[in-house]
Amino acid sequence: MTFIRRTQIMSSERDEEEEQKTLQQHAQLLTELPKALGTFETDLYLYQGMWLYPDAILSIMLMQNHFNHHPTDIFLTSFMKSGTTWLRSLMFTILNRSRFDFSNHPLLRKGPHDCFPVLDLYKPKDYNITNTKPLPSNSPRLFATHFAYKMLPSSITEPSSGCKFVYVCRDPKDVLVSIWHFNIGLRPKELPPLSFEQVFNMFCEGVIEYGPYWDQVLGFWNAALESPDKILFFKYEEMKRDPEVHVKKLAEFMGLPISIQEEESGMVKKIVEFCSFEHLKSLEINKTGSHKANNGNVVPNQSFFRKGEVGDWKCHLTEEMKDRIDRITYDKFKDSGLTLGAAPQ
Ligand code: PAP
Repeated sequence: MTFIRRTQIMSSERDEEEEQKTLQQHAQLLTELPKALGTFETDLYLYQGMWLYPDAILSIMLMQNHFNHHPTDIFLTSFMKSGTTWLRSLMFTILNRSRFDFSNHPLLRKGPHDCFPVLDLYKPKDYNITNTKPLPSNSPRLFATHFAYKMLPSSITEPSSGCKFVYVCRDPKDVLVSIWHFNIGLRPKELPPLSFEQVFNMFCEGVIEYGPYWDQVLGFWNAALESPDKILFFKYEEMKRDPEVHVKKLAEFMGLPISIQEEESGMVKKIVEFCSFEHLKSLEINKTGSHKANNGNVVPNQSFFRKGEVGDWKCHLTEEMKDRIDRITYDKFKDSGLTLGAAPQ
């Protein structure tokens, strides 16, 4: 056996020992953390200021302890139901635009959630995350996560890491409505049903998966103000208004700017149309296919494409509900310079 091979085996044994330690700490932690009801499962726990399921807590602990970053890694970050599917498609398409023709594109055969990994159900052996071999700088790894900025390992958030973050946020009223349809649609039948009012209260109180919403958004907003070169902050509503401008900004930020020739050949328009809600929703793979999460849960791709509109909350929220969310948003964001949704009356 060569020296290198022996060293690899020893370090993989050490990794496994370390992982075992994290597993034990996780089991102990669950006996101590504050607990509440979730929309998918019964037990949500408050960990480092965020309400998470046990699987997600284990993932962030493993990530904090074992993630090996590459300086070219790009992380798509968001609160749930804020536009991840759209951004996933755009980032993947921008990155691979010279490799694939639109008529024979991987996104015609796999759903956006299968085109790059989510870290929230991360296990070190998945995605070759412990791989430390240098990677080509024009071929960054893409990852997605809903974890709070402050939870992510400092090795990736510190300025010298080279890693970048794309964050997308959305009017919390539309986020809530989207959560209601998605989470309740997938809620296991053996659990008691939840009403819209219950989910509304959970959201407002912040006791919901990845909540409180406002803390997660502010964490990225403040970090983006501090490090605009490292964090690109998008709003779903502004993307809807002018997708082409956002595609150009995104490509530039990813280190793969749109060239003049590409601009002239209509590349930006092609990317926008290919990743549009209407196009992606119409694809067979997104009508009949499904995404298998790392925890074994199977999610139909079509559940990621509902209406894709701005302001659908008007069909679901009473005037009083709207005012309550707008008031919380105003109070939480008033000193930050961030505006989302309308100012309260
Ligand atoms: P996730 O957190 O489960 O990944 P995410 O993709 O962030 O979900 O959000 C889903 C929302 O984005 C849905 O909104 P709705 O419920 O209000 O309709 C979904 O329809 C919308 N969406 C998905 N793909 C696109 C797209 N290409 N363009 C615009 N909106 C989209």
